[in-house]
This record gives sequence, C-alpha cells and structure tokens, in this order.
Amino acid sequence: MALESTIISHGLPRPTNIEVATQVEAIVRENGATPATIAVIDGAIHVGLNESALQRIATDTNISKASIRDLPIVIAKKMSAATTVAATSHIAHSAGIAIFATGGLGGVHRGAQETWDESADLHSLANIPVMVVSAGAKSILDVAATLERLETLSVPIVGFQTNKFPGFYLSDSGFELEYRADSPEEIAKIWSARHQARITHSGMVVANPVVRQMDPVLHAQTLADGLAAAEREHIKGKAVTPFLLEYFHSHTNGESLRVNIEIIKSNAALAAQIAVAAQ
Ligand code: PSU
Ligand code: MN
Repeated sequence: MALESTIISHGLPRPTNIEVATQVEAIVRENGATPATIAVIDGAIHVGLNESALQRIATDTNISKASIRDLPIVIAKKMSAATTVAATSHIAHSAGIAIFATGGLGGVHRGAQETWDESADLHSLANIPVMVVSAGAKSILDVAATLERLETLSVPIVGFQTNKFPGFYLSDSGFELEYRADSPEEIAKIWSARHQARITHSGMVVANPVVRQMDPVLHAQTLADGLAAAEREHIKGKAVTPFLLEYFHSHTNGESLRVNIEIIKSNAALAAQIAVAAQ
C-alpha cells in the first residue's frame, strides 16, 4: 500500500517527521502489508523509500510539494519533491497499488467562491482508481463544499465505524455520512463491488475518525486565528495548507501534532488491514 510524502516534508515539524514516517512504515508491516512511501528524488520517481531517501525527504529544505501537474517539471529538472494525495495516487496506480493512507484529504478551501482554491485531491479521487484512507477532509477547509464536490465527482465515501464525516483534528465534522462499514473486510468487499458496478476509473474515500480528538474550543480558536494570519500574510495557492498546519502545530502546545500523528498511524494501520483483506 502507498503512503504519501507531503505529510513528511510539509505537514509535520522536524525532527518529529522522520520519526513518524519510520513508525508509520513499521505499523503497516505489523499489520501484514508492505509500505511504499512515494516521492520524487533527484528527478526519479520512487515507489518505496529506503532509509536515506526517507531521511532526505524529511530533512532537505529543498523539497518541493508536487501535485500531479508538477511531476513532469520536477522530473525534467531533476528536482526532489514530496507528493500530495493527488500525485501519490497517480504514481501508486501506475505502479499497481490500489490502497493508500494519508492524514486528511485536501478539498475546497474556505473562500473558494473568490479564490477558486480547490485541491487537486478531489480530481484525483474522481479519476484514479485508488482507495484513500483518511481522517476526513482537513478541518481548515470548507467541509460542506468539499462533500458536495465529492458527490458531484461521484466519489463514494464510507465511514469506518461511524456515520459522521470525521473532521481531521475532530472526530466529527458535524456532517452525516450515508454509509458506514464496520470492518476492513467490509471495505474490501465494497472496493471489489466497484467492478460489478463497472466503476473502475475512480477512487473511494474511507473516512476513519481520530479516537482522541483535539479540544473543539481550542480547535475553533486556532483555526480562526490561523485563517486570519494567512490572510494578513497573503498566503496563497499551494502554500495555504502547509501554512495552516504549521500554524496549528505552533499554537496548540503540541495538541495538533499529537492528533495529526495519531491520525496518520491509525489510517496506515487501517489501510494495511484493508489491503490484507482485499487480497
Ligand atoms: N494530511 C496531513 N498532512 C498533510 C497533507 C494531508 O495530515 O500535509 C497534505 C496532502 O499531501 C494533501 C495536501 O494532498 O496536504 C493538500 O494540499 P492542497 O490543499 O494544497 O491541495
Ligand atoms: Mn490549492
């Protein structure tokens, strides 16, 4: 199963990032699957990183954040780049991998009516047959709009042991889910039923809520402050998500970091169990 690298380079602070990346790979193995962390190193696509490559992604300050559209450029220029959900899904599919764990999905940003800022993650889910296990959409986003876009793009969403759409740092974003699955086996069955439905071009979201969520009051306050700071500092485009995650990490006394790490580990474990069940 696939793991992304933007979480490592742009989503978690150093040196925690390398520790988490290493632990996540171990968790996948403990659950009976094989991890393939995906990244571009010196212009070469890597599906599975050895220790030094993982170290490079975690510590090099020259790692760019690559979505699908960046891939030809970073390859031709022999750059090193971490891959987002979209780029990781694309590469995973080319390598024959169908299951992928991340932290939180990208989606429609707040204020998108004006900025048109909508993550390419949504389009990758619609166009690439890879299952993405996440803790819902990142709570920094416009979650209602993100769910509407996922519906328009015909991307199935299944809650893992929940009927609430998880809110990344929060276990419940406040939005209901129509469908839940209570075991990795049930998710594997849904995944394979796509073939009976003749739906083989698109992905699926498995939404796995965090168990020990962030204090909702602290979350709401930090989010409001972070969004105001992003506006004040004119943060735009692909810098928005890393900026807001960093804002949370440096303004919540380690709480957002604790939750983000729990999310990544728990999603990796579940994705590994689904991969085993899907064999
Ligand atoms: N989940 C996390 N941390 C992250 C991300 C997801 O816990 O850093 C990354 C993923 O790589 C996702 C990206 O694809 O954030 C979304 O960025 P944007 O909003 O610019 O599309
Ligand atoms: Mn964007």
